[in-house]
Amino acid sequence: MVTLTIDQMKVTVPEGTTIMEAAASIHIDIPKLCYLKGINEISACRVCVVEMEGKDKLITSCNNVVEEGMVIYTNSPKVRLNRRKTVSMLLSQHDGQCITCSRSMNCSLQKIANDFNILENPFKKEFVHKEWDKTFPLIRDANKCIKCMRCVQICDKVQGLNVWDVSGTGARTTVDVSRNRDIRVADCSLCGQCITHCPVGALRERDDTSMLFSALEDENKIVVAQIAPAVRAAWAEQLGLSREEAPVEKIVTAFRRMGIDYVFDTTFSADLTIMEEGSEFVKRLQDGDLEEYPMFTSCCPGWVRFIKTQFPDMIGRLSTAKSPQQMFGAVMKTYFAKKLGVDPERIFTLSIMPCLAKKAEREMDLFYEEYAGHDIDCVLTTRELDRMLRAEHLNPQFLEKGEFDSPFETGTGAGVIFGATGGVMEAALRSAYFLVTGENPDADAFREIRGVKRQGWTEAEFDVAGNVIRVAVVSGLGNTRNLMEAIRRKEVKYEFVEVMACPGGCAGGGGQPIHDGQELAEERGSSLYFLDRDTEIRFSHDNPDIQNLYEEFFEKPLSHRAHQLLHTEHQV
Ligand code: HC1
Ligand code: SF4
Repeated sequence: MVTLTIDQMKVTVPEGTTIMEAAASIHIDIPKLCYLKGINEISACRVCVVEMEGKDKLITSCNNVVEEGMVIYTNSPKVRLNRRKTVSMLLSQHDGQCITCSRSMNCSLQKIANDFNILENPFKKEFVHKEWDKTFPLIRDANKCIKCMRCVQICDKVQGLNVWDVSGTGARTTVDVSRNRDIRVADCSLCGQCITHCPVGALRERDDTSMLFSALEDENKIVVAQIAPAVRAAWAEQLGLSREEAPVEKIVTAFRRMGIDYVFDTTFSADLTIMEEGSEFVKRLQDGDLEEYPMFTSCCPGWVRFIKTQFPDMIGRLSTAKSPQQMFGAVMKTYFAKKLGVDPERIFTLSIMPCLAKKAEREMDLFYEEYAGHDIDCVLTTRELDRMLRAEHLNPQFLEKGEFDSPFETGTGAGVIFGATGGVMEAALRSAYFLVTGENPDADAFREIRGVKRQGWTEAEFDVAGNVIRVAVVSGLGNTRNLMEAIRRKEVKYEFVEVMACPGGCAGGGGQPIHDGQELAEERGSSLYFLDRDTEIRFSHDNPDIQNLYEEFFEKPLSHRAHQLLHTEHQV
């Protein structure tokens, strides 16, 4: 252990602790902008400087470790002056358009400048407008970038895609797409992790709320919304409500007040996905198709984008089942349109997702009888949902719980856990077991694969009626690359693999609320498992609405019509 003095207080911490961590242990919160534990500890911003007795120069607290007898001042006159200067310099590189910024009130630079009482910016410079393709779901605004390097590091070290890099020199130094590429050809998976780790508003999603408002204005349109599993665990984080105070049914009421005609829960189409994907898995297993390589889940579009660019020869190993988002749209524009007796063209499908890649996934085509178009018309992230609720002055605190619409008001616990890493696999195994044995297993029989694994992947073996099924669950694309390479080298062998692009699965999705540098995927995932435990029906195949849908429309999993509407052949 090492004992030192920080701001006249003695503190004892383990060897190797940084000064910043030692200060935090006695509730001294040293300001910082670029620091991300384990990912970005390069002291690029120099906001975290402190004074050390006996040393002339200030030192950065994020990457200097404690020494016995050290005496540190975190807010001496020298520190105060230096920090203010640093922040003022950073402000000079930033356009300061807080009024129109998506991160206003959630921006670390804005907060620090305000905390330091910086009321004027003497270094203001003229900004040159840098073009960016605003039709792409991910948008970079170079005039807000403070060169903290977080996006570069998260994309390189965690997601293994190297999309960003430093470009230019001197005063023109900025961060841009690496190797001078256009973002559309840079293999970006649209995981959105660079957005959720950006301390300012230099990265954001494309705002699609106007598409919804146009549909709401159009009297001919019937607006049908779905809310993804992981949204319920996070939507109210920045609206000042605890998870207990924010059941998903409050969003239902908000949507009704906005004029949305029907509101459904994506958990029902997650159940439908399990019926199709679980049946496909059992069929592939029985056909001997999984002897060399496993079947991969395909519901995460960030992962599907990744496999297409990084491991194109493995595309055939993806499940052909569409994601719950897409299956929802396909059901709405066919079965539901028929039930309402309306032309499918009149149905406008809206998704609320914790994800940016869903905005690109929605471009998937649907052709069915007279209809040619998309399954899904508009995808909004959890953050866009929050902004929309604020714009509509719908205060979630005072919203009553509403009820999801018929005929899909039932979702199961299996559908809810889709939003957490391991959840899709667990839900699939619950139903695969039933398909093979004709009996339900204990709903928690596959709990071994739960939980966030930051490094590597989780593996398990289950015995299903004498068949040993080896499974793996991975989240984060850097981890995924390692797993794919191990599979290729035949170092590991699985029959079924779940992949989620974002660390922790959709709960940690790139469209979720941002809490500077804090990872909440695990906490949000646990609350989804808590909801699962409390749900009356915990098996997708026991969902009466799904049973009814097969009876009335699809006949059975993998039927001709199911293939037409609920499956897709993935292509590069
Ligand atoms: Fe997900 Fe999915 S779980 S991909 O993480 O399969 O986005 O929540 O909606 O489609 O159900 C996201 C979440 C989501 C789909 C489902
Ligand atoms: Fe990299 Fe993901 Fe950001 Fe794309 S969205 S640049 S893959 S971190």
